[in-house]
Amino acid sequence: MIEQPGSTPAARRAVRSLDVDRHDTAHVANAIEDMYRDALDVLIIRNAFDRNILTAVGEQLDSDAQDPGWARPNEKMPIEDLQILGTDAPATPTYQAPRGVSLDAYLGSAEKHRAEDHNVFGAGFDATHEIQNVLGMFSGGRPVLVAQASDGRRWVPFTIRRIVNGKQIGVHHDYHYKLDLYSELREHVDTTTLISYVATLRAPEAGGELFVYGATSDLTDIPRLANGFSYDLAAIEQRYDCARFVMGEGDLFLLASGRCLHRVGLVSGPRARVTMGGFLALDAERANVMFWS
Ligand SMILES: O=C(O)CCC(=O)C(=O)O
Repeated sequence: MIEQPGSTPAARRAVRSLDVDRHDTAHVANAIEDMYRDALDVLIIRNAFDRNILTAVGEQLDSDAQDPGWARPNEKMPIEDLQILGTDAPATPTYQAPRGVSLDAYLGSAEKHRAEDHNVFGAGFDATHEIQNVLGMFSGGRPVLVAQASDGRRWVPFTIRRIVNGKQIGVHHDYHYKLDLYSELREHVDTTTLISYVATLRAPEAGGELFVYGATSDLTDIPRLANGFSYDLAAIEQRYDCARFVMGEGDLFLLASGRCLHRVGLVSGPRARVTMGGFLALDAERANVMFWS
């Protein structure tokens, strides 16, 4: 990074990452806590899931022959128009609901989509179970549980996302605990940070990389455009450290997304970027890992 006059010490913060294979993870067995301790920002796990299974499903989901029921909550903003399976009321701000939906709307949508439970994988691959097993490799021995509301309804364990040619996810962070939707969950989890987990089912020909910045969500002076709302990507790239991660089918990343600004590069070419993922957090006692999407 070239140091700019007037840049603050925070601006020199480096993105800390590790890139491991599924068969060499003993030294990152407590990576989730390491992210909470602010000692690690990104963990890439190569071959975390069965590549053949994920590739086959990714290919099938990238066929326009049949619409499995994609929700498009960002349709209003064409460049950010990603497609989602698993809920039509995501647990994040969207262009459809900039402050997020209500908890009731979210849980109602989760129930409605449960029946589908991403049957896209078929009987031989229980995606929720597989995710639990893989996340458990980085949980420091803590059980990994799907988040549940006080009325017993379950949060969505994961969603599937498709980003086609000419679309991207713009720069943002995922410190979402302030949304009304999280009024209950934030009482039960350690809100120090929030971690994204994302596995690749289909890699695009070009683009779709994960970019992570040394800019953190607690900073008050992150450059914004004249509208005072959107981040100024060019200025952010000039001021902060940036790391780029290219993912293949079967790979997984964990990202301290509640802390680090990040984005997904513009997808280019006929192959879409298809992923499955969500968020996770330590519970308030740091005894369990909770996950949802
Ligand atoms: O890689 C993805 O599909 C989404 C990553 C992301 O922006 C997030 O988890 O917040």
